[in-house]
Amino acid sequence: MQPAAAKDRVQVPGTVTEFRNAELIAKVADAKTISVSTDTTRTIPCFDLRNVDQLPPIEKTKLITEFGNALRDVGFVAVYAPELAAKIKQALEITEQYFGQSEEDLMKDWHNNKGQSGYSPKGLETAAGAKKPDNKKTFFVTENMPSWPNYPQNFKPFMQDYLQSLGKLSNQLMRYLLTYLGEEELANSNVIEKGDRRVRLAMYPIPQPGDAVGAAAHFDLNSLTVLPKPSRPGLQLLTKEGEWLPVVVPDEYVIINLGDIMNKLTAGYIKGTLHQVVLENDPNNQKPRFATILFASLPDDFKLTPFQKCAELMTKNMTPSDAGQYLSQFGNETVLDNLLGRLTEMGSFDPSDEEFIRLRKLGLIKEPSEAVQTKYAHLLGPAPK
Ligand SMILES: O=C(O)CCC(=O)C(=O)O
Ligand SMILES: [Fe+2]
Repeated sequence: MQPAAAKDRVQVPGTVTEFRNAELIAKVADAKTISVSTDTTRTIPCFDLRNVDQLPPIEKTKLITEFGNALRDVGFVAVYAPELAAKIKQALEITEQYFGQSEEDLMKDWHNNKGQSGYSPKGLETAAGAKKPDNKKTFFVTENMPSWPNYPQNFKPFMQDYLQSLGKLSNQLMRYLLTYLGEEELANSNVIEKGDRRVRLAMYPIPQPGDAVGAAAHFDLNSLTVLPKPSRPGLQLLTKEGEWLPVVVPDEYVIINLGDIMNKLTAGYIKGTLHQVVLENDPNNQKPRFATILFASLPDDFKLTPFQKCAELMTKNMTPSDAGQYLSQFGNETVLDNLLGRLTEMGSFDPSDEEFIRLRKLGLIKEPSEAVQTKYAHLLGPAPK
């Protein structure tokens, strides 16, 4: 069956509303219409948060507020983390060695869509609304790996330590973010530690002509993402003015951005930022691009009910009935449901038919990729007459 024919048969759900701007995603997926900023002086906000907890209360609040506002307004911020620089460099070296193996050897580590830990070959992941799969190979290092690659030899001990180190930073930043969002009690509970942290190693091959997009425009699926400096540039964020802005990671800094879960938890107060990876063909650098990224999530069973202060802020100019209706679209699912819904949309998770129906009822499968539409066509409704 041709994907286009399958698409025609699918009943597209009527309510792609709320903050994930489906129109914008479609526009971006159609690509080319959005220009890339040529303003090389433009950079993302940079923070040194190493001493936040030692600051007097007023200064602490001020810094945390600036950090939170920057995440809300710009979407991506840089955080000074010189203590991680050597590890980040080594992580890139190990990542390059790992992906230097033959496809046959890499496939020994394939997770086979039974979870995320391990290797994902090219073509398995399609961003919501995108026309074709991302041009990348990835490997997820998780806290409970069922098995580890044999090569390179130091992969396991190094990556366990790397996950811990990046995880420690993400826990701290999450604490500041929750404080900013008025959730001090949650920030100081053990909920953050109980959440999930995983590192994704990625290899983006040298692009062929006309095929520069390594990762199509997307919002991250998790709550907080830490992006250490990659082996070469390519990351771009979509500004509020509607332009792609190349993200340059200053030396000794890491980049932070927020994902889908925060959209829901803040009732759209922090919308998240669309971003993509585009590889310039640089005649002086004919190597693939390598990146090592930490994704942090709140615990799987955490309910995505908007935080009180955010809900109040977002509905303060609404009538009680409008406010009720606006808020009713949030909070019916858990972190895990949300993740499974998005992974299913992207073709990275194969739920049973029963699970597919459950996730769809929760409104979590809104923008299935064409491959997913084809696979689950029998559940997506009959062809329109
Ligand atoms: O490779 C990068 O720089 C970013 C990749 C990304 O956005 C992702 O994996 O979610
Ligand atoms: Fe991303």
